[in-house]
Amino acid sequence: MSQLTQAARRCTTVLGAAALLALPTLFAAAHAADGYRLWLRYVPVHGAWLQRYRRSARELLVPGAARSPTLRAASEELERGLTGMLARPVPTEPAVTRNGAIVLGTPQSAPLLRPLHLGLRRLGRQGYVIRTLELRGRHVTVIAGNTDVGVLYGVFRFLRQMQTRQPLEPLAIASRPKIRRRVLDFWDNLNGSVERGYAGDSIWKWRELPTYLSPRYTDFARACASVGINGVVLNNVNASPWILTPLYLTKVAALAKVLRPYGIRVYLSVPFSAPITVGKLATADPLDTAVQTWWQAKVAEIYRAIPDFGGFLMKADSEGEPGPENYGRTQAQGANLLARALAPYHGIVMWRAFVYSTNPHSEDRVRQSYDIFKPLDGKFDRNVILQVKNGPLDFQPREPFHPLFGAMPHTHLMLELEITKEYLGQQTSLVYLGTLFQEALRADTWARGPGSTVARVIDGSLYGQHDTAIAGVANIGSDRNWCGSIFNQSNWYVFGRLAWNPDASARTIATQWVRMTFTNAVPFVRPVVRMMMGSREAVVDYSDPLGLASQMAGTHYGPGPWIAPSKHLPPDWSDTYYSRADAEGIGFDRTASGSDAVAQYAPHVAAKFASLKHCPENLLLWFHHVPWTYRLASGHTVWDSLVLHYVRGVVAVKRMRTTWRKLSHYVDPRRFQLTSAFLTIQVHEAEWWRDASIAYFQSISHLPLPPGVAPPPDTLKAYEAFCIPYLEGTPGAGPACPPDDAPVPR
Ligand code: BDP
Repeated sequence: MSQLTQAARRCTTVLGAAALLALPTLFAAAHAADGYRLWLRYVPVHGAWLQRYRRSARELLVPGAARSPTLRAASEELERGLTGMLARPVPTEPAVTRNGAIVLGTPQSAPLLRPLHLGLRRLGRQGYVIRTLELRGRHVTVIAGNTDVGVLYGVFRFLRQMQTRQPLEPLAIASRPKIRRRVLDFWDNLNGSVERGYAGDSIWKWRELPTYLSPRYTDFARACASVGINGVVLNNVNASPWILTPLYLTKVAALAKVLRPYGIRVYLSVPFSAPITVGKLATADPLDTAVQTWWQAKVAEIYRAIPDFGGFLMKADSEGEPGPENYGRTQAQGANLLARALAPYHGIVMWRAFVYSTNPHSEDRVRQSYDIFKPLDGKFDRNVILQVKNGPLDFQPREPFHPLFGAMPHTHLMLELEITKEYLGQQTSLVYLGTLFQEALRADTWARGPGSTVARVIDGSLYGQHDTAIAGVANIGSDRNWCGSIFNQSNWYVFGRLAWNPDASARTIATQWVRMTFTNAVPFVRPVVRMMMGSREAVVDYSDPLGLASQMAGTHYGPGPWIAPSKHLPPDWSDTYYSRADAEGIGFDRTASGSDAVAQYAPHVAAKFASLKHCPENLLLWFHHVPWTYRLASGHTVWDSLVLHYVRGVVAVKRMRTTWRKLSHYVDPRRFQLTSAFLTIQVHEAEWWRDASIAYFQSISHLPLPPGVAPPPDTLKAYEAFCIPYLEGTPGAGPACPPDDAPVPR
């Protein structure tokens, strides 16, 4: 039982019925809101909504005996939610045909559901239906699915209905996920650190496992199930071979057991060289029979411990990781090696398309993945899913969609998003990623004419793909509030919701998250949602406007547009490589006169991106090198517009801070102050980005600032010298700069 239920139970038994009226206050005090409860706070319902649904709310009953661990989790959650929201113990009874009962189950677990026409057939193994209806002459609410996990999802959906103050009757809700595998990728190392993690250490306590199972694992699983996340890759893509040793596999099995009742399967990142490092073989060549046998035996060992193991995630031939290229083999030969070992158990390989070489003479970095994988279309086994980042570079604040989407009709493709805000201000900035994810999903590849969106590629509807998946790099750590900040929680939430339904609206999801996380008070909800919806564009404005990308410092936090290639830094790990700013202009020419990366898109899209006139302004410098004085549709020159975007980004963040400050009376002090302080950090960060970027680009353009724009307060030299030595989540042990460059506090 989680900490939350235990606390709720203690409260209700100790106090008894007489003191129930006092419960709301006690609940608030017992859970001084520190963000732990995420969007599953279940605070007491008051006011008009309760008046309206008083009858149904008062009579809610939870079925007592649940046979499977999943159904038990479902009924406990319902009890927990109702007890919290109604501020009184909710009766649990096995006989659920009384008026006002909630009947929970599958046709197998609850035979009384069998005669009802619930339309379950259309809902697959994970869908659910929620209906208010007459059952044996009683007025009941049915939450049903074809499987127990469908029922669990239905319970969370029903609770959301109450949490967001939606009608409780009549209800006729039916839903099924459009994507089968909805996976969180943890970039967690076995030593407890998290690559690009900004919320403390890893939540997986490897040393304590398998003996101690923290209740946090269960609360994590509940939160995932509440948004339909059903897969977890436990360890970093830059994988340690130790994960495949018996010592760690026992620990993985223990975690799998905790997550299983919540419908979550475990997957592992594995290194391609494991047959050498773990198996003591001389090679990891995919065509070597000893290597094949080794993987088969290892996979058999894993399935003995974890019968529902999901499969492997592989980062190969990328950023120093070993891969099939080391043996002159293709990515498909590498992927199929693992796929064949996993196939007998229905396991899959998520093979990353993030493959590139940092050779200084290699082609335009953003072309590489397409050029490597496109010729391999149709060569991957059926249980391989190619995992493609949303853009062709690397999780930048804005990128065009990856050209592999729509270009591999004979290959299973999945989308990889980054929930942790590696390039968007890390833990402190308030950036709601729903709009970024939505932009990626709605991008139209034109692969089969208009409407061939990325969402339709990955949900299987465009090419009839039989297995479908989506992954998000998790932003979860050991911080009490899970994600480093309260608003970062919304990104975990929206990832799950869009994974369930990639066509859902980022705005609607934000609204529901705000209502559940904070309050349903409209004067709070409205401005906060507005703030969230504009927040991603604000960070684009102050860091990478007009299609610029990769202008950050080496820590991926703060500006570094002056960083140039050197003996120690390959060109495509520098910033000047991407901005290509010179005396004439700025931007990367990816048209036919440049790297011709545009040609990787379908003709309609390629023509649009290649045309200076038709290229969307927010991707202009991604595709074109334009003179500083080139005039945009707005009438501004590129130079003026660049500067005005930086300025606008700062203004937007200041506005966010003002908005938030006015709302203090709607939020408990801890969450309010944390967010408020982080917004102040973000204002400084935005100013830093604006000033350093203007100082750098002005040293190249030599143009005056547009009227009314103040010059940066420091010299370019000072911005270049400013360095933050240590940053959580940045791999590599040493400081990012020597102490003689000690930054001067601003
Ligand atoms: C980059 C991150 C790096 C990851 C890499 C990846 O900086 O830490 O290992 O992506 O996706 O953005 O493999």
